[in-house]
Amino acid sequence: MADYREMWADLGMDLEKHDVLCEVLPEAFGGIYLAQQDRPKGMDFYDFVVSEIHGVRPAEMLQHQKEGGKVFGTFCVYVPDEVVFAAGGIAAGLCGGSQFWVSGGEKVLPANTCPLIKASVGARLDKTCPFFLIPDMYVAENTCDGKKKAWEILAGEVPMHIIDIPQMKRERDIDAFEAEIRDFIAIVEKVTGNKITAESLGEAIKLINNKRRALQRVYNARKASPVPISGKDALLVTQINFYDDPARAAQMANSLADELEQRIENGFGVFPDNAVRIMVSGTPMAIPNWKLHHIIESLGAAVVVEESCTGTRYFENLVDESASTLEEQIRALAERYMKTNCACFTPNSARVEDIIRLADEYKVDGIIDTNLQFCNLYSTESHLVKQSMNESNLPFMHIETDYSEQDFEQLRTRVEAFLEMLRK
Ligand code: BJ8
Repeated sequence: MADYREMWADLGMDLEKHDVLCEVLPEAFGGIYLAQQDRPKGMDFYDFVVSEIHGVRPAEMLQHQKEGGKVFGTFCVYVPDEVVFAAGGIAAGLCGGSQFWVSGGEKVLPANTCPLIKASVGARLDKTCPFFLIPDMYVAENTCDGKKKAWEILAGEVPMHIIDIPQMKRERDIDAFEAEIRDFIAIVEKVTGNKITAESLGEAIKLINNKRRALQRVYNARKASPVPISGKDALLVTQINFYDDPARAAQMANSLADELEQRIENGFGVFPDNAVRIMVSGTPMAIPNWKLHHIIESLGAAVVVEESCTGTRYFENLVDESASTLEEQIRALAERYMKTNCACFTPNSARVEDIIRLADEYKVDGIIDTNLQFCNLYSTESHLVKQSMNESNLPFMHIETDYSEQDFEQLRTRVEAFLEMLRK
């Protein structure tokens, strides 16, 4: 990795603590990722991004700030990135996926808080992640109670804007979300000093849609048998898309998709064509949370799709590009974002329908529904998901886990038993 110590020191990072993270990550990445066989050439870019994870992109963001631009750190897929890019800003997803940050979060949060929240708060308070130190503003939401209260703590550190996410999907809820987008536009214009026009918003809608289209191509390739890319690699692509420059993200995902489509034509896969095909559904897996995928794939099964915010929920729906006035574009944004199916909504039956549809599209043999420990929303919803999967004769298992390695062997045993059952 190039030397970024000066940049990190200028950001006020705790360099000693950060060194510990820099030491463990390459080893973990090597064992989990680089040890895989027959990886697509297109993964080289993502490997490079991981090798420079706290260097290259943060340096670009700082350069953007030096040139007068603003950076917005976001925490949920309901935040419309289009608004930020339309005002000449950068939006970067910030959710923490490492156990390394959890203890920092536990200093101020109850221990029975979900690890994603604890890691996100810890990454900022411990000053060990440049992405959390760079933003001029955080943009978060009130999807779950843990997040809502954690943002009040982080608001003491960074200017914070909260988007009020409706929790039902009636027409008036979409209207309410439209009003939230208007408020967000006003905030972003104020912070950046730039006016958002129909032209700039139209361009930003295309920019983010193109990233979504590129991810759709990568995921479509995973429908093939044999599958041309591992679930671990596909997950990494999505994770990096959360904070990479969107035009580059689309370009890289498109060139990866070209390669995957060629592999399909040649009948080339990274797992045998009789490998068990698994869907992982549930809570998001922020970088570097690769635990479950690693367990499943090291047992010989292929993860072929993720029904999660680090999977299909992130890119499946596009914003209508035919909208030409600001009014129409804001409505189109509201309609697109309100199609996302998070367990914070009630009812959330469209998520169950999605899982059944995806199981068919990706020809999955079984579903592993995963829940970050202490996420009541997704764990409660798993009951109804399980019921529907039973009715649809889709083999299903639910697991609850965190970011630690403590339950690794136990999870492995449970997943192994599930896969054995599927192989019979
Ligand atoms: S749209 S899934 S990104 S809220 S796992 S923090 S819900 S206690 S992450 Fe999420 Fe937006 Fe929904 Fe997606 Fe709370 Fe549950 Fe933790 Fe969660």
